[in-house]
Amino acid sequence: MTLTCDRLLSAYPEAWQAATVHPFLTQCQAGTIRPAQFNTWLVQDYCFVTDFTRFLGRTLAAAPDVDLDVLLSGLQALQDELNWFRDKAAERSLDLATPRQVTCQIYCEFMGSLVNAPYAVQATALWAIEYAYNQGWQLPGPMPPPYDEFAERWGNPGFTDYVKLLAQQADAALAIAAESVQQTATDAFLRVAALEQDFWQMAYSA
Ligand code: HMH
Repeated sequence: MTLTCDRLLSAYPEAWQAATVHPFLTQCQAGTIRPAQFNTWLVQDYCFVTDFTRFLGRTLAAAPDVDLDVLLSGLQALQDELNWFRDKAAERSLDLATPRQVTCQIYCEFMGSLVNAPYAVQATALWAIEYAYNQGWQLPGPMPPPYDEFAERWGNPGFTDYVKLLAQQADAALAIAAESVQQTATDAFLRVAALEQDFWQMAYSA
């Protein structure tokens, strides 16, 4: 049986639940998150996104022609996102040059480690990383200001459609991948799930 993104989600529901449901997000939704914790997440996520941009660039470099359009739209969205993060940090007087916490560093190193992985593995990791935020910010339901803007960024219908296209591209790559590559893609999915869980938790350990 060929591996697909859907099969990963049904095979590892607990890992995925832990990646996408966290007190950080429910406290944003309730409006009770402490600003210091939210700001810690914001600065670390900016650092993450700078490296995630490079990861997407490397994935694009390995992609077949038919996948370029979607990946280019993703890179363009990240250009906007990086500028948006800078605006949000300025509004909150946050220093984006803050050192990375260990979890952020480990996540960035993991993305770096995929540089020579087969495209099917990169595409699966890319989908998982984006889907984690798409679901994480959407599942709690509408958020009050100022968190509504953050929930909207990763939960909006356009982003949801983009993530679906990423799943289709990963599925197409997995369909022609050797069994050992499918296993590596599974490992990458589980690694992303664990790192996402750690990343939410990091907000509480400033
Ligand atoms: C930790 N995972 C993390 N940050 C993000 N911004 C995304 C995923 C989605 O881009």
